[in-house]
Formats: sequence, structure tokens, C-alpha cells
Amino acid sequence: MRRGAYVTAVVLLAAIAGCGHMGLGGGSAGMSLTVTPGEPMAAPKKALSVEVPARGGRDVTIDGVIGRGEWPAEAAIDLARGLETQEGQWSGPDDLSAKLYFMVDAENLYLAIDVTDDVHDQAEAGQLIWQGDSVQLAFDPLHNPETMRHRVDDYEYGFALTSKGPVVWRWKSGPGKSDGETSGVPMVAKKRDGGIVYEAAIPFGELSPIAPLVRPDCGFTVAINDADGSGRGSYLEWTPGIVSSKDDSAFGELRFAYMPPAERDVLITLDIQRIFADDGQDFSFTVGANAKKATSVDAIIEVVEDDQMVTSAGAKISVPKGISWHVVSLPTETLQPARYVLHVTVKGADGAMLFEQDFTVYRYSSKRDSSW
Ligand SMILES: [Ca+2]
Ligand SMILES: [Ca+2]
Ligand SMILES: [Ca+2]
Repeated sequence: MRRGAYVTAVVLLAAIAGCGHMGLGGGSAGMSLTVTPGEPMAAPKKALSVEVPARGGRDVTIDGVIGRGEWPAEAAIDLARGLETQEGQWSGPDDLSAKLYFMVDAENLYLAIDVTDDVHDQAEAGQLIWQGDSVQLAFDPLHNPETMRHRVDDYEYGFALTSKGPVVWRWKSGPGKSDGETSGVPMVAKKRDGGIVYEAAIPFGELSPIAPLVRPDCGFTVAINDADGSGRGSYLEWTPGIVSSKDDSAFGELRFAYMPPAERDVLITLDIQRIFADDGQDFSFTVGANAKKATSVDAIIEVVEDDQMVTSAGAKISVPKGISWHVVSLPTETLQPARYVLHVTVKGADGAMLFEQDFTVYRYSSKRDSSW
């Protein structure tokens, strides 16, 4: 029943907003959001950084063959020596080395991995493909590294050429995605003389919340595993963070070429900055926008407790042409200490929904409640 009450409230708000009105924000609720200029989520510039060019007019065919003119002439990452090896079995670049090529457009991250390897050996076809010839790719979409573990937004993908053909495996998936073999990523692996080529187009829907049209970078690293007939004998890693420990603070990064939004006037990404708010602290969000031309968007935050809307607040954000960042803050002085869900929506000037997500937050009072 209480869930039903919340759904009704959301529908009501949608109906009001659909009439071009700001909805409940600034009405009887008496709360308002403040908007200040922001910065992209803090991401220390990494020592190892790859500039990913826009695909532009290049035609990419995912066929396991690096065609003439298909990819940039220079490899973005060249793994020509064993950064780390197991049991000292790496005998040189002909045993294992790899070149990686990247491109980006609004839909996909394109990736070609040209691996030099003397013996193809892949006996698995599932989660153990890392034990044979394979590639492991790790992404930190929000670029929020935390030492020694993958966070909720992170992905770890595997590519392998198995007895049943090319396999794309996900050991770690981002929010709302399932682990295991995935058919959502076109990938072809094909042997060549003295090696193998993996070619893939990873849809950004399979890397969410990576959003290159708004957020220009993400954490990234790659490991190439080599078995030559007796189990994984060596591997190459661009940076640590995959093989010996899952550590996204050790990753390098991808920096995506700027691309103007093609289909919509404005694209929005949004991250929460504070989940726990003490007395005097706001709940705040970083909003990233990429606009074809200067415009404005409406941010609305509904505060929900036990599926009942407590209050809501809205604000208009002026968005300049190009990429811009804004901090939206929700004051908390009228909120009693409790767990809340913030239902956040951002709508365009025409009322179109640009962003919608729930965030669970905690209001507490270290003065009033010593149990914290
Ligand atoms: Ca190709
Ligand atoms: Ca080898
Ligand atoms: Ca091999």
C-alpha cells in the first residue's frame, strides 16, 4: 500500500511537469535547491592516459581483422614486455606482446587488440577463460578509485577465442547488469600468423555509467593472459589492478574525444556527492551537461521516506553550449534524522526526461543522537 502511495505521487508530479510547470518544487514544500558552478567528479590525472579519438568517418567492421585504414595508425597502448610474469615463463615479444587501438562514437567504444602469441591455448569457455589465452579489460566508469576492490560502478570484461567461438565474459558488472557470458557486446576473435586479433564494439549501454558525451574520461586497464599448453604461464598488464589484486586506484585512464550531442539538445549525467548528511550539511549532486546550444534544464528532487513523499524541491539550471558542470544542493535542516530515498529527475526545457534515478541517503545528527 505504501509503495502504491509513492507511485501515485510520482505520476502526479509527472502530470504536473508535463504541463510545463515546475511541479512541486518551491510550492508548499518550502524547500529549494541551490545551484553553483561545479567541477567534474574529482579524478586525479593518471600517469598512464590514452586519448581515444572520435571514430569520425572511419568504417569499422568487427571481423577480427585490422583492415587498412580501419584503425588509427599508431597503437594507443603497446605492451611489448612482461610487466609481470608468473613463474618466469615469458620468453619475449614473440611469446606474448600486444597492441591496442581505440575509437569512440556516441554509441560504442571500439577496441582492437592485436596479440602476438606463439601458441594458441584456450581450454575454457566460461569464467575460467583467464587461465588460457585471453584479454581482461577493467573499467572504472565514475573514475572514483578505491584501493583493493572493484566498486559498484566498475566492470571487468574478458575476451577469449574458445572451442565454441569468441566469448565475452563479465566477471564484474556495473549497476543493473548481470555477471557471466554476455551477448550484448559484439566481439570477434580471429587467429592470424603468430597471434590473434580481438575486435569489439562495446555499446555504452554495457558500460553504464560511462557516458563519453558528458564525462570525458574513465579509469581503465587491461591484462593479456598467455597459456602455451600448460596453463597460464605469463601475462602482460598495462597497469596493476586486475591480475594480482582488483585495485582500481592502480588503473590508467581513457580520455574520450569531445563529441557534440547528435540526437538531443542536451545530455545529462548526475552523481551524488554526499550520502550521509549531519546537521548543517546538504545532500549535493554533481550534474554534468553537454548541450548543443545554451539552454536550461529543470532539476527536481523528491524526498521519500518509507515510500511516502516527504517534500520536494526544484531548481532551474542554466546550461551553456558544450560540457559544463554544476553542483545542486538540497538543504537538510527540515529533515528529521532518517533514511531517505531521493528521487532525482532532470528535464529539458521542453519537458523531456533527461535523467531519472533514486539515491538512498541518510540524514543524521551527531549532536542529537549519540548512537551515531
Ligand atoms: Ca576489422
Ligand atoms: Ca605464448
Ligand atoms: Ca598462448
